[in-house]
Amino acid sequence: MNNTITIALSKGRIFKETLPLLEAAGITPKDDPEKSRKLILDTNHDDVKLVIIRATDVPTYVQYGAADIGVAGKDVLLEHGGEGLYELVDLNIARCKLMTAGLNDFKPGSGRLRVATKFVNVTRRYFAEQGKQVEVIKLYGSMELGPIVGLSDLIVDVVDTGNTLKANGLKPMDHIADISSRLIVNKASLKMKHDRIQAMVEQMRKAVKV
Ligand code: PRT
Ligand code: MG
Repeated sequence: MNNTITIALSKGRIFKETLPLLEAAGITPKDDPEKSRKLILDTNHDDVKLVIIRATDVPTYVQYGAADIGVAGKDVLLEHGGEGLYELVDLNIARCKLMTAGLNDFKPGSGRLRVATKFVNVTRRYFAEQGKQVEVIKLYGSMELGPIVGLSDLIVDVVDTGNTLKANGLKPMDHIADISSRLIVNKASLKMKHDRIQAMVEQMRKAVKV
């Protein structure tokens, strides 16, 4: 563990919506990840770096201390399990809902349902709590296709406007969880770099829009 504070972020909505919060903590990236091919971005502080990675990889980097801090969706955190990290602040950004969805004319049959999702752990847990035996099929994206091509009866995915479901002839069904992005911190980093991380966390917390 060195003296640098490394912050893990994903491109797209999380990066965009985290920027103002980083600014509130006095941190300005020197590059735009949408334009640069760099995976590590320098900031206005020599000892603060950003690593730009896939959204689902953020908790893993923070868990193993490859990043000290990260911003990850609660969906991704529920799926990861949260081992080795603290979830310190609800940043109230990238809000959406984790839901089940099926074809507009979906009717539950008598057999065991097939559910396509990238959230296999969350999905198994959810249906187990409902007392329903389902077969979970792991996909890495475009879950909406599952029911259309007969791969699955249902999907579990995050829904914002619902437009993607609608455009594909699907309807939102059960609400599993409200989702927003969280500031996460590696447990050892919080001890070792306590004052600097704590200051950063508090400045970001104060800048959260409720
Ligand atoms: O894109 P990639 O495969 O790398 O990963 P990702 O899709 O997990 O990353 P990203 O950057 O798209 O999303 C990061 C986080 O943003 C997610 O983990 C969620 O917590 C949050 N978020 C908020 C969303 C959405 N809103 C959202 N609408 N993540 C994904 N979507 C997708 C959804 O999967 C579906 O395909 O947008 C589509 C639905 O949007 P509506 O508005 O049509 O309902
Ligand atoms: Mg995406």
